[in-house]
Amino acid sequence: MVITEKCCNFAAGNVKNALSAKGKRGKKSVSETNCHITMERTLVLLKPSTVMRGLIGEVTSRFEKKGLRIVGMKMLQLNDEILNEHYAHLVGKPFFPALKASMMRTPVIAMCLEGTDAIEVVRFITGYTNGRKAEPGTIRGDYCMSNQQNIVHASDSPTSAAIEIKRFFKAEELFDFGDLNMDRLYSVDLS
Ligand code: IDP
Ligand code: MG
Repeated sequence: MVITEKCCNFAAGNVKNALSAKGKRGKKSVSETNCHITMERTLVLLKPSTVMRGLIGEVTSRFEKKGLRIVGMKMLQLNDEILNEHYAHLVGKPFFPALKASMMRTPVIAMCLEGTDAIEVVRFITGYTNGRKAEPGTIRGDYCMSNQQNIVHASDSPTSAAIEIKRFFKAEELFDFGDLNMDRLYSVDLS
């Protein structure tokens, strides 16, 4: 299979041209299968529990090894304002003040990850919210024992991903860098 610039449609997260092969190696890619590889972007936060426990590298590596591409990454200190917005669906829950305090305890790492079905894939490998109930093999299942200190945040839908990526990254902080390794990661799912 050959991934061509024409083959690449980009979904939520507003990815534009990450797979564009335009003249990169002086040859035009040709699709034998008229394939469509749809790429998505999603937002991940490595929470203070991850930072404090020295798990930044280990958790990041899970995403990288899976084949997700990091197209934006930074460390930042969260505050009341951004957390009220980010966790607006939880305002009023008894644990909300404690959740906010835990999210401000140290800086977090924000990451924008890209891949086919990235939103669903990242949620799947992140695992169930409560670490005690998360499946072994998932990040939360392997690294945590609670609801609150559950290692990562991951966008839960295309709508959330689009909003959350904008919340944490300016356009110029996100990068497109071609079709590197794409044909070793993806194939066309013909049905
Ligand atoms: P999610 O992170 O799996 O999408 P949400 O329901 O969106 O789960 O909750 C956001 C975050 O709020 C969770 O990741 C977790 O840290 C925290 N949280 C959710 N439920 C509880 C709870 O019952 N007690 C304490 N913290 C909770
Ligand atoms: Mg959520």
